[in-house]
Amino acid sequence: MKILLINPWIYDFAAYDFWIRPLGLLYVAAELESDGHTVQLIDCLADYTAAKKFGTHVIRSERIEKPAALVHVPRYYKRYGISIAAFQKQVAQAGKPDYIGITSMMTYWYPGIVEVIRQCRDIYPEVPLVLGGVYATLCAEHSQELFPGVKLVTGRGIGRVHEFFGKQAGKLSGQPDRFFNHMPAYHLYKQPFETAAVITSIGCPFHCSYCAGPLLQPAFEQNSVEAVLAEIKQYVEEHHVADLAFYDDALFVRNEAHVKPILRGIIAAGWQIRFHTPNGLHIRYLDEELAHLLYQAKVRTIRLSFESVDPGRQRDSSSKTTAADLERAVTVLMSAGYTSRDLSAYVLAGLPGQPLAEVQQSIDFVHSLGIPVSLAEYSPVPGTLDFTKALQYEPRLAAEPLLQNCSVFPLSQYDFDDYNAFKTKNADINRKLCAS
Ligand code: B12
Repeated sequence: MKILLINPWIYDFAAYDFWIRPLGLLYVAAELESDGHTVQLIDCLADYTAAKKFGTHVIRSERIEKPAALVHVPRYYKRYGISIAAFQKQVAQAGKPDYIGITSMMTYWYPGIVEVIRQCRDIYPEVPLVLGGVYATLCAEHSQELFPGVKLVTGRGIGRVHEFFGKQAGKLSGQPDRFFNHMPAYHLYKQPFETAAVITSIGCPFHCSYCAGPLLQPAFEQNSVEAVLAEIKQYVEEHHVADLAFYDDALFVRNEAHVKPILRGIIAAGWQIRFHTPNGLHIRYLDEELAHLLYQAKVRTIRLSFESVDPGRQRDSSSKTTAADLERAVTVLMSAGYTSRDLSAYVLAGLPGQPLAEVQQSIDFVHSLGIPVSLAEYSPVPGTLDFTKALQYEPRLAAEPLLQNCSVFPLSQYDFDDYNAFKTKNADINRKLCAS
């Protein structure tokens, strides 16, 4: 069959290119190609207005009307990505497919899917639509109500994709339900690209009260070291990628057997490529040798998962880390050659019932170690423990995923101006630390 896969626009108050790629969709594409289907890709986010650090960009955006549920947020609401006209042109150029598959990420970005479906139905009214991804899985009821007639494939796509499209094609591939069968189909990008996202493992052994990771990938599975290195080799030699981001939930788990040999392989290959970890790293597993391997392998952006200095919060975060762990991690990273410009620690803000003073304590502790903070604003995620608590502050959360936005929910607890002043003050300290 001919299948057109689409990564929708982002609809939000802000959108940052953290080497952003629809990795899930690219894995689905590879599986479908291995079944013999002809696959094409439209990535609505692949349009930039300016270049930034390490191959990232400012994503093109247009101001659009704010949905009713968000009128209380005093910020401009935007559609991020290609223009509607460019989208229509790409869909027409792709030619009429047998199926259109659409991916989804943040729950509160669903208006992007609404627009993709509106456009596709205009151009190819009779072509069946399939929706998968994070939003489709975490908000299945909401998406089924909003998109009647659209086939929903929830959860892990690998396996299900064969089953669904196999049935449609009248043949089942019988491929193993292993995740890492094929490399993500980056070759579907028609334009050259300089960044990519990669995962070396799927799932996470921890069960933090605010994270849906275990719901989305119940099993923890690591790709083989050889396969990861072969994948990176392909990005370097075939696509000339200069910056690669790890999108793993848990890159450091089983570090002796996994991340360490991967880094040794990267160092031995001598590739001219930088690596980044936009998803927080589990610092408990960070020892001196790993710090040195990260530095030698040119892992240039290190984000550490700290979340909070408060013991109760640490317990909610599966007790995955302590203040002592962070102090030790910063010491070994600095002795490996890193500076405050390469390092930052995630601190969560806006958890249900979380006083700003507690967040400030965590930020002060991180700053006292000489590194900046990456503020992770809390997004209530359906199916998680904290979601139930969050409903007390915003009862409309389940019915309206727009309110699950990490820029919006904290406003159900904090005064807008106080919160802004708090963020500005700490951003200033971050800048001073990075300038030093
Ligand atoms: C990588 C990642 C990021 C990346 C960017 C991801 C991106 N492309 O946009 C970065 C680091 C930028 C990021 C940022 C944030 N993230 Co994040 N992130 C993830 C993470 C760890 C992995 C997503 C991923 O790539 N998975 C790997 C791919 C292979 O899986 P997949 O996409 O699910 O695809 C599979 C299936 O869904 C399916 N499938 C997918 N598409 C399709 C299409 C079809 C047609 C079919 C049939 C199947 C199918 O098949 C695929 C293969 O099995 C998830 C957690 C998780 N484990 O999912 C959190 C997660 C999505 N993020 C989350 C959060 C909270 C955030 C932040 C708000 C954190 C913060 N406070 O700063 C920010 C938000 C940024 C913003 N602007 O709003 C939440 C979701 C929040 C929400 N309400 O939706 C998650 C679920 C983690 C959690 N805490 O629960 N994140």
